[in-house]
Amino acid sequence: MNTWYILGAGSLGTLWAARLARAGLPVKLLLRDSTSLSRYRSGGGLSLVENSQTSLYPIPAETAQGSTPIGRVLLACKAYDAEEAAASLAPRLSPGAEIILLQNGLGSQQAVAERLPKAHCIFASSTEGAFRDGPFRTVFAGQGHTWLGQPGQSAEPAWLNELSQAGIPHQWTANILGKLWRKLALNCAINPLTVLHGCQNGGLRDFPEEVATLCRELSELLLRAGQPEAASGLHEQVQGVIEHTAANYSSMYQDVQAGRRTEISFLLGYACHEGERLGLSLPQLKSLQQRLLAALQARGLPLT
Ligand code: NAD
Ligand code: KPL
Repeated sequence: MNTWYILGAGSLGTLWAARLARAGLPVKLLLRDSTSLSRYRSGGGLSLVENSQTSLYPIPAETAQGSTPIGRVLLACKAYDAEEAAASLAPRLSPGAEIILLQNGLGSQQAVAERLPKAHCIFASSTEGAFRDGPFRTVFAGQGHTWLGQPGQSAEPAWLNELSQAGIPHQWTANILGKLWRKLALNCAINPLTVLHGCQNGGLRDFPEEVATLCRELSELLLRAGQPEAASGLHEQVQGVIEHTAANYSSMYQDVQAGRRTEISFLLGYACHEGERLGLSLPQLKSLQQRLLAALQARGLPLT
């Protein structure tokens, strides 16, 4: 049985690690450096808080610089760290290793796949929600679902049953790019506006024209990018998400408030770049990108 190596002991990485480990599956964390490793070891493991109950999981850990071959790894870092993290693992990957890429947005998956042409890169798109409230301590904040797939491959791999064993809600799809594009479009229609207007998702009810125009441009982009499924009913879904998550702050809003780097290059940046590549005029999206970049710059946050 392949060990599940987890690179990125952050919110989603630890959420996966804890559930796999308690199902009796072999799991190992890959930490950034020896300082992080000794801090982890001194805490005795990672903690997961579910329904206000905290459990400690003493999952073994090492740094990425170890020497044991890796046959399967969950890459659970942010999109802007993915390519470098994948490259650091390259010397340890067995031929045909499986790399599950949990990054939001698009662009980082393709960069990793180009870096590691001999590996099987499986893309994932998740609606589960988790956040860290202490070192190696994660709160499972929102039930969700994870879509997995390799573009164009409909046959699902045998190891998916390990996710069922671990109680991780998931489904294999041949159209993983469509799922990723749809989530990207939702995030582009909602998240930047919540930053610019300084509001919860529900605050966007006050800007219906702006949301509608963005959804029109995003749908045009999705159609031209060959993603009709992702384009269909986008505006209605965006309106639905604004209603159902009215009291929530978007992930980008939270990142900006906390002074953290955003994944802008893999969301709005990717959308604008693809629009240009396809020769589309997307004035509202472009203007949104410029306004968001200016807002990040004003706060001294990275622009990529
Ligand atoms: P996070 O910041 O909580 O965790 C990322 C971890 O990766 C950090 O601990 C970081 O130190 C580590 N890391 C980065 N580079 C590394 C390296 N080279 N070696 C070892 N460790 C490294 O991020 P997250 O919230 O878990 O998000 C991961 C991805 O999942 C993002 O693309 C995010 O958009 C997406 N996502 C997150 C959620 C959520 O609720 N947290 C939901 C859906 C999608
Ligand atoms: O995924 C989201 C986020 O905040 O990142 C939603 C709730 C869909 C808003 O775009």
